[in-house]
Amino acid sequence: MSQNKCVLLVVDMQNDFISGSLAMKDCPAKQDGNHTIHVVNKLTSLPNWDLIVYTKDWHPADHISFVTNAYKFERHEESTIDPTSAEVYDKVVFNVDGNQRREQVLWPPHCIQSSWGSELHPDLLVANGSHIVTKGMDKHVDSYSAFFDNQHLQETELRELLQRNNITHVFVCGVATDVCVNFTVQDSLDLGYQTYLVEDACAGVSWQNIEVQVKKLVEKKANIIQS
Ligand code: VGL
Ligand code: ZN
Repeated sequence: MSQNKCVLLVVDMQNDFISGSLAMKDCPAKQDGNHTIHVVNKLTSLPNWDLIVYTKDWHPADHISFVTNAYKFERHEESTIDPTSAEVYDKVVFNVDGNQRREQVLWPPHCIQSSWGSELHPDLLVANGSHIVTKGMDKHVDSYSAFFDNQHLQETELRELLQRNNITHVFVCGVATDVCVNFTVQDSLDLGYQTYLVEDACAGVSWQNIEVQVKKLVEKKANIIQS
């Protein structure tokens, strides 16, 4: 008989998403990572995990996703938005590395490697024996999922880590529900894992988009559970 083995993925519980440049201040709990910290701590304290992994968005200062860098990259002819006047949340199309098309949503600068904003929130408990997986290091491509970059050009060490630990069930919590948590859950499903979104242990950017994305995850057979 095969044995169930469970990993808890704690996605991007970093200062910038909770109290820094991408914090959703004065928003309902669904959008405010401050409400999420103690729920995640309660989860990581449970005895049922075979593995706990914390992910970190880990960008170089010249990363393509920063609105402040948009003017430095070449505009693709299909882009309806001019990168030199682009604003936060705009979706631009860049032409990078010769002739590669990159759709990119622009964000405020965040999670710059080794900065305060990139540190895990100080109130977050970091479980003994847990692992940290970083993503988003290539300046030319964003990486929302903890498994693959947005172009599926490269993968992190996460899948290998899960394989090495014979993981069968993946539980995901953290931020942002509608961005990095969402992409991570999708890739986990595509890789064939039984996948659970711990909804009350997540916070997202836009409550409308959270609803849309969670519905899509349900259609893809993700299990939506509460802590
Ligand atoms: C994220 C926007 C940009 C996330 C990362 O962690 O959800 N969102 N980079
Ligand atoms: Zn990012």
